Amino acid sequence: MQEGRGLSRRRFLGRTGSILGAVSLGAFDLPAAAARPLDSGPIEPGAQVAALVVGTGYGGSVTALRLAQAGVDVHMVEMGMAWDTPGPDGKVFANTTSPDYRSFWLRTRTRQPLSNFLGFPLDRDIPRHTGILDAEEWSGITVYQGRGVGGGSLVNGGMAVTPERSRFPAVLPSVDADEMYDVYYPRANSTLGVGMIDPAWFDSTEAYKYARVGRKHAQRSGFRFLFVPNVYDWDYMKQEAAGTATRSALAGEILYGNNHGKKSLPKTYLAQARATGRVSISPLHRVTGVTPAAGGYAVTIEQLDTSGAVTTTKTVSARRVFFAAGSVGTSKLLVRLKGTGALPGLSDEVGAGWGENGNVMCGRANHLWDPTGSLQSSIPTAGIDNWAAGGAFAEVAPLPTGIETWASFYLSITRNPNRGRFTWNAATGKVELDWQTAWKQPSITMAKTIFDKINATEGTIYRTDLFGTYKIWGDHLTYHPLGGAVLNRATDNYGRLRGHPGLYVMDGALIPGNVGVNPFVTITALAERNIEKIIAEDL
Ligand code: FAE
Repeated sequence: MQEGRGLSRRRFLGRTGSILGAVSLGAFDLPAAAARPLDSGPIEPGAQVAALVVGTGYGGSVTALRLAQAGVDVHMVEMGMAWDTPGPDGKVFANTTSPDYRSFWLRTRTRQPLSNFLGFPLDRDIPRHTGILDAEEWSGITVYQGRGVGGGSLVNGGMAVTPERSRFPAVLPSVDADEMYDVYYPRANSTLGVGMIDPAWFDSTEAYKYARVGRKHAQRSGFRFLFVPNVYDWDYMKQEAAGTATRSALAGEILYGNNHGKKSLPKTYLAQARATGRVSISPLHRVTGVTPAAGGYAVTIEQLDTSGAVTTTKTVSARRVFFAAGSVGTSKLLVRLKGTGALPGLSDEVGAGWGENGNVMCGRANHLWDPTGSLQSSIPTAGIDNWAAGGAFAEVAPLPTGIETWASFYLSITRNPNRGRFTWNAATGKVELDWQTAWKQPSITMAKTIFDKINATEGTIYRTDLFGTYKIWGDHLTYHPLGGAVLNRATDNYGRLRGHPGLYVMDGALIPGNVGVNPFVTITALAERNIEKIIAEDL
């Protein structure tokens, strides 16, 4: 019956010729007969599962695939939506320039990373809905995260960066770097479908004029300019440019999802996981409790409707629980479960070592003879490296407004040493994070080692209209939350939570606050390393 439902939906999509239909016929989809449909039905109250995975982002998807391949039945619980059904406009995902009910997680007004443009505020009212991008407000910082089956892979820029080998020991000193670079980074990159832009096409296409301007300015100031790999399908993007395929990256789609071209997790790890027939997923289900019970753990799960209201609360039992709710999601859960006594044995390290990967944004105003192009691919593909000398790696980011702006825009990753900590406040019954906006000052200082020099060389200035009025630095946010259940501190050296056998952390919470580059390849590779050990020793 489940199979029948999957097939009839597939046929329906084929007939409508919808974008989802196109996706389901793509290179990454798997035969319908083998795949367990995402809509195979939510988890039943009282269910008993061998392995329950909390969250469907990078850590969760690696965990589910490898456990299933080892013969373990897996249930994945995801608080966001499945994102497999087109909206009234025939598209699954909303465009960056026209946010709607699909765009934000339970907000009535957008909270766009760039709040202003040319003196005008950009945010607007939207209907409250379980949308795809969560702008989660903490003291001193807004943390952007993807919500839905695929986690951050649904909303991110797809920049797939393996850190330089020589820098790795400073990030994860207890991990054997040779193993990571010989086995797990290659495995992660190949399963994610990472590829590099064709340099000749980069040099000729209108869509990357902004990045070529970024390269010219970087090189004229003596900085190293690098191409950065990505999971976007570069052949598809060339077809977009040639007018033979529906535009996605070249239509500015990114922050609220890409309707085509991006190899997000549902097309890679999760498609393979579903094809094993051993993985099922409950979207719009949020894990709120985990406590020891006979034979493993009792897990409390709230089922949500698309207004965010809880429609049912279920308790299931799981032999093993894998926390992969993202750095913030996993930290919040663990800190609360320790604070309320549900998991009393957890280490005091739970909640500690949280960082924002030193993220800071800025824009520069170019001269009129240096246009950056009205057509800009939303997929970033290049960066400026000043890590060794100045502690900053700056991604040359798009500003896909559809008009010429003469602006260069950058997201810098910096070596910010500051770390926050999540704590449980018993009086308010809430988890708190002790971050302060002023803790971004080191990031600004490091980013200035690049952009003060470029401005001096080019005779240009910073833009002051992107993050408010007369505000140069986007220091209020992060796209890259990391830490909160750090490897070899809150867990052992493979993600096993100390104090409670059978509980594991598998996501960005393991990485201590900063990885020096965009993080998802490292999160994926570390999960590959850890799950291999866990399967070999614990199962
Ligand atoms: P993540 O992918 O966040 O997955 C966690 C999942 O758990 C989510 O789907 C949650 O909805 C779900 N969840 C949370 N709490 C619960 C709960 N209680 N119950 C059930 N489900 C729950 O975690 N990184 C790069 O490397 N390159 C980029 O170009 C890049 N661009 C980015 C752009 C944006 C706008 C954003 C927001 C992020 C970007 N990132 C980028 C960061 C990257 O997406 C992020 O590091 C990873 O997604 C984190 O992976 P995790 O597996 O830790």
